[in-house]
Amino acid sequence: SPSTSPSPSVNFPPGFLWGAATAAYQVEGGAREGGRTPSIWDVFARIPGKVLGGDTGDTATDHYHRHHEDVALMAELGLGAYRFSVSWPRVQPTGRGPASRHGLDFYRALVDDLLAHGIQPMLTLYHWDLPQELEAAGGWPERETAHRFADYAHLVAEALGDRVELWTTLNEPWCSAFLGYGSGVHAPGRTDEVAALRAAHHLNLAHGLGAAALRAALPGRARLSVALNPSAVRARTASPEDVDAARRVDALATRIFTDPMLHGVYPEDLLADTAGITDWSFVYDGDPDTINHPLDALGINYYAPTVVSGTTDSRPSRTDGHGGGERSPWPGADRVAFHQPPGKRTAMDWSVDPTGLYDLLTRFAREAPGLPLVVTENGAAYDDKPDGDGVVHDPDRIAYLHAHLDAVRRAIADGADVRGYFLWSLLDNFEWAYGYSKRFGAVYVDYATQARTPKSSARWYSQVARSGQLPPF
Ligand code: GBH
Repeated sequence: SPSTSPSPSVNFPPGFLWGAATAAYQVEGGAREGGRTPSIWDVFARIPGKVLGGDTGDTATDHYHRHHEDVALMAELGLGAYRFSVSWPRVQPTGRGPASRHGLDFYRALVDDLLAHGIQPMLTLYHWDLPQELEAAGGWPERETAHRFADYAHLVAEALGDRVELWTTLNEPWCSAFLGYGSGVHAPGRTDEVAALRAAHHLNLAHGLGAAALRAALPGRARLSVALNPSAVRARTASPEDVDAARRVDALATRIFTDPMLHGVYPEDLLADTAGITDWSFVYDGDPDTINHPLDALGINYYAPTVVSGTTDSRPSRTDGHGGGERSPWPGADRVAFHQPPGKRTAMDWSVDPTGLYDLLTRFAREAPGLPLVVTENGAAYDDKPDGDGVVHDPDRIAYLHAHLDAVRRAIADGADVRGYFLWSLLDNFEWAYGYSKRFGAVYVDYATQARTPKSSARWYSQVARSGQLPPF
């Protein structure tokens, strides 16, 4: 972070993975090609009012056709790893049964290209694009969907297990459950708190069953992880009401996933807080053990901290950063108010505060000793524009990345075993409910021509990745 005297360059550990991340629906396009069927996002994006500007991922950044060029760009930037997701409806169009050869060929070509350039692929099986056919059958609130996910995991492992070592089951199941089925600001847009809690459990179960399927299908060198978005939640004051509000949000955002995944139990306080909503009878005996599959790494996605207070108002003010849904994504936390901390904000209006990342990394280092950590996403949106010479200067993003990498460095110095960092995102892309209006890329995309222009942050990050050193700020 900025200081009065320049700090010396600091080294990251040898072998630290320097990468960038994307997700299938946000970058691929090719929505109707090669036998791909609609996912819940194809359907949701067509409902008027759900996505800003009526944008869809039909074309996105056309990565489906430009992946070769994009891999060359990653190589030019000196990236050591690329985190991408597989589109489930591209490789298993009905969400059940046989694989699509065309779909798998696309990912085989992508992975082979990465390997040929010395870039390590990190494959996420599910980054929010459920085949619509499975949503029609009930989606994540139905237990059956977890079994379908395990079959899909098996099918992808069989096809790509010979060339991919780093596997991630789910990306941010909190968003799938609570934004998809609770607040309805993400696909499929349902607003039902019981459905949201059921979805959270079935995503946990999908993770456990999927991890077991991967383990069974993959050679010994495969490394399994999940990418969560744990909340760096703080009580606004030390009052008991505010501290209790923070505890509730921590249970609903983080421990609902990490307790079963890391320890094989659901948190007692979560069950108590939500007792008026559900009796959790959808959790069968043995499920927590299934979810508790041993992992090789925990992925942490971090953007901004959350500040909460207790309130007696049952319809509290809230900042959700997702286009302002009517319903809360926090079932059982009606009397929690969300606050914007003072200080710098990004174009998402999220505050810039790297201490949240430090806190999460050191927390999980303590909570799960021996489990390596990876920052699977971190980055910021800013209002980037090319100048008269076509150059995109994004000093705010460089400052954000520098401050957050410094937090990673401090966490490592304090004992956290952090193995890698993935910048979100390689490219500007489809930012979910915000469509193309928010730019998270290190590389600028001109959507009219699909031309890619590395921003100054990409050049800066390239230096960091090549040297393994964070320069003075
Ligand atoms: C990630 O989501 C996604 O993995 C990625 O696809 C996406 O493009 C990227 O980040 C940027 O958005 O205010 O109460 O709703 C991050 C989603 C945003 C979820 C902030 C939690 C705060 C909780 N996160 N949100 S609330």
